[in-house]
Amino acid sequence: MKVLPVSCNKDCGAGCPLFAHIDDNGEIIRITDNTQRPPNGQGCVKGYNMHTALHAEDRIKTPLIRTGQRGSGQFRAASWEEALDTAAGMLEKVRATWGPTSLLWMGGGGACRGALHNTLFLPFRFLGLYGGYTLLAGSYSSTASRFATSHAFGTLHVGLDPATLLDTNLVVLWGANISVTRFGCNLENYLRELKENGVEIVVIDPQRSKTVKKLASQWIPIYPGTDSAMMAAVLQVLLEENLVDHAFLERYTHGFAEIEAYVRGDTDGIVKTPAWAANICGTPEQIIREFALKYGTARPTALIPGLSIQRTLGGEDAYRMAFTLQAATGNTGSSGGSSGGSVWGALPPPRMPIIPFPGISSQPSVPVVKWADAILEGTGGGYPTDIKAIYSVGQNYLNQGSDIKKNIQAFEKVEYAISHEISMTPTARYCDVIFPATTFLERNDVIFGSGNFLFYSQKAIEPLYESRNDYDIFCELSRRLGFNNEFSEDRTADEWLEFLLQDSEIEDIEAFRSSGLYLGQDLNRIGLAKYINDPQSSPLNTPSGKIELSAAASGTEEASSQAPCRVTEPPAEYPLRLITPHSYARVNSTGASLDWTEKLERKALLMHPDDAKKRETVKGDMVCISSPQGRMLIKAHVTGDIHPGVVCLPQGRWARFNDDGEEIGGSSNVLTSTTPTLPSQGSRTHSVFVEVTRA
Ligand SMILES: Nc1nc2c(c(=O)[nH]1)N[C@H]1C(S)=C(S)[C@@H](COP(=O)(O)OP(=O)(O)OC[C@H]3O[C@@H](n4cnc5c(=O)[nH]c(N)nc54)[C@H](O)[C@@H]3O)O[C@H]1N2
Ligand SMILES: Nc1nc2c(c(=O)[nH]1)N[C@H]1C(S)=C(S)[C@@H](COP(=O)(O)OP(=O)(O)OC[C@H]3O[C@@H](n4cnc5c(=O)[nH]c(N)nc54)[C@H](O)[C@@H]3O)O[C@H]1N2
Ligand SMILES: [Mo]
Repeated sequence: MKVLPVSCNKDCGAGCPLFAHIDDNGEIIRITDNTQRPPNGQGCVKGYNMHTALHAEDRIKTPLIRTGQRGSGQFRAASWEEALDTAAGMLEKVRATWGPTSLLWMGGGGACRGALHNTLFLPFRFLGLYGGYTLLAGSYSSTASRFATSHAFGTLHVGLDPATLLDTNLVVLWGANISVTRFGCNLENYLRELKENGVEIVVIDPQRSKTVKKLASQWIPIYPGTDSAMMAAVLQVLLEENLVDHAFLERYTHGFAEIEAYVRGDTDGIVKTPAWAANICGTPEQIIREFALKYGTARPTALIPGLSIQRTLGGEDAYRMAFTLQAATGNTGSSGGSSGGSVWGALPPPRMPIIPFPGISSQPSVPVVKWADAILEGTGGGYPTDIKAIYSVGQNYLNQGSDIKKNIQAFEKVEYAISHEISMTPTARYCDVIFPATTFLERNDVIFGSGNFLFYSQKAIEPLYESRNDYDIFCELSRRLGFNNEFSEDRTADEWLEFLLQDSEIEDIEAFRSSGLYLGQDLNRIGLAKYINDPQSSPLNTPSGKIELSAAASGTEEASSQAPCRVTEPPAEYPLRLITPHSYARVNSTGASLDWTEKLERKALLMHPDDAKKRETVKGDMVCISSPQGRMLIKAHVTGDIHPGVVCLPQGRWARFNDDGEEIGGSSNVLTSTTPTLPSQGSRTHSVFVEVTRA
């Protein structure tokens, strides 16, 4: 029996310090928390079960070459030699015939926390040396919030170390479901500690989430995509009640007068009162007013938004309004306060270099949410390139990107599609050559957590079946394409890791390897504190040197005349608002094929009794959800845990279709569209309008 430190290299919101328990046959029998971990740090059900993916039935065990039609799932096993030669031949042909930028890079969060084994950095390095590619710019996660944050603050480092929350008087989780969609390995436990200390935690969310049930003192339901309207009404109450800290605004911000004029109705004659917001948000006026008074007097107050509120049509402005509220109450940059921006990974980790890659800004790019449109429309549709091939590493975008039917057409259109995968995802099924990749349990790496710490993840088990590291697959391909020296620099993967570690701030590397944990100096950091403490000598990197709140400065002025409250009403034919939050058991779609993940989550559409009654539907009935993009058949779960007018279906199940073209796997993106947020062109999967009928 052996115990080795490991850490999930996944886009799961955390990155946790874990132990793999290995029996005498070399099998991992259990994963538990590492006994050495940051204060309040803890793993979750996903990490504790990660080893079940190793021997999963659908694990890709050998290289595969497609034999049937794309999507048919028909492949034959091939030798490594044959698969590598075939893929190298495709890459050669693409480069020679259409030029390297006709290749679309599609690399995702599959393994995004590793310094070396990383499904973003490795393809960037490989394809940069190949001669170029078309880049998918931004992310499904946070395009709009990053846009708004960098405009307002001139930096993305606006987060906080959760230990500083111990100073807070009130936590507002605005569309943040911390007990499910994790933002770091320790945030939930700090919130639990606050609850035990009697600190109020308010959750603003269309669903009575697990976080509401476990941690909240109050749940305020809201229609999705209407947060900026409620924020405006909260500000209106603060102004009316003299609870705005004008001295703070004067000293630290620029552009508040414009938002104030909007809220007071100077611009359009409409005062943005709680009564005004009540209609838009579906939240009673009195609840908004009482919340505003509580919020305005609790200081220090930590307003922590989820990323959900920016995955909506006016997502950029929802974030801008959150910054505005925190500044107007003098909570920005203080211990127990927050910036109103995302707290997830928004402070730098300890110094640890990553495997280098050529700059990506020189590549032609397409906003990630528009990848299928770019393939289907090409230069004729105004996109920078005509895509002929896809290189897919560590994502499942056919399923995870909006509008699955469009995504399928896009995959059907390209000449070649190459994939490195662990399991036979819907995306892998549409590829021509699939290389079997290792999981993080089968290799050594340094893992970035979401905080001032690093984890060492030891190889707990030898690579199973014929799987190889992405790094080694790229080495073999670069050899065939003539740039192996540049790609590998004559180092094995482990030699790279050693090389990178030598340049890190870690002094005792041996101790790090064996304990699995390195803690940075300061675990009580507050983003923007330096600026708040001394604005004169530490101005922000914005035009005024201050926090920029105006629409023009935030780049959203052109997006809509309603800024900063860009909300849309559902059309008559699609009167229900669909939310598709992240799952407790899966990392996005990773794990969708494992039995235990399905058991932990009800495969059903959450619907309020009023909405069900109107549709003569009772719990357990099959319903058909329709949107302009597609139709899905699924069971209804009728419950008061969801706001009337809203329906909820977690994202990430794998798509399957019946003969009538209806989705039957519960994969929400058959209903979503690739219409982006503006101006940053982010994903807007929480602004989706649908109708539900009994099937
Ligand atoms: N367990 C788990 N954790 C994860 C992930 C995962 O897949 N699984 N994924 C990680 C990744 S990649 C990301 S980007 C983040 C995602 O983080 P988020 O985007 O914050 O996560 P969501 O689950 O989409 O939404 C969080 C909560 O917001 C609510 N919500 C939805 N729309 C709205 C809205 O318009 N307004 C308000 N007020 N609330 C709304 C949802 O009901 C949900 O309870 O999570 C990370 N953490
Ligand atoms: N409707 C709706 N859709 C959404 C969202 C939503 O809230 N609603 N959220 C969006 C968000 S925030 C995100 S981040 C995206 C995420 O979408 P994706 O980036 O597609 O993430 P996953 O679905 O987890 O797919 C990751 C894949 O990487 C593979 N993988 C894991 N480790 C490795 C490795 O080391 N090497 C290789 N080669 N492969 C590996 C896994 O097997 C898995 O198939 O989904 C987006 N889609
Ligand atoms: Mo994400």
